Amino acid sequence: MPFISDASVAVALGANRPSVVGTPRETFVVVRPLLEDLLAGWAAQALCCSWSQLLKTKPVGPVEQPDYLNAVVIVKGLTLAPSATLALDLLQRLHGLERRFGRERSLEQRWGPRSLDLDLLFWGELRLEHPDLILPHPRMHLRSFVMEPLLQAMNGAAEWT
Ligand code: PH2
Ligand code: MG
Ligand code: MG
Repeated sequence: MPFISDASVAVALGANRPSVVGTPRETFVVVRPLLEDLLAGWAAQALCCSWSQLLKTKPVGPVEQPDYLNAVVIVKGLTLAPSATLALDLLQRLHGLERRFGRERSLEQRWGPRSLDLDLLFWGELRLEHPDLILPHPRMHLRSFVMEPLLQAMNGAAEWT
């Protein structure tokens, strides 16, 4: 039997402008299986993913912008032990998926509108303070658009029909 860690990974999704495939809702529906494949490729194993519902949320931040669509996925059953190197590798892969949907970090404002945002929230109890990544996410407890879908994903899996 392989070692199964009880450290789950959580990723938050956000979008409030169209991507290359359409509206935020259309984007999320296309991204969901791609993100599951990305996570399985990163972990080099089959995974169990628990998704929240899609939540429409009011924008938080200094700039006026459209409402967001938010969701969270929790990945369980990982055989990998949490590490900084693997977390940074996952971050790079998440950024790669954002770019495939038209995200251009260099052109956007902090907390401004975006076509796809994929934020790593935590990986078990791993603590990381890297210029590119802080874990656990330092502001997640302040944001209902993260906490609400996070609780949903923790409490059961949702389909998006
Ligand atoms: N993301 C932001 C800024 N503000 N507001 C909501 N409601 N949802 C988000 O995902 C969000 C935001 C920048 O990442
Ligand atoms: Mg982000
Ligand atoms: Mg974000």
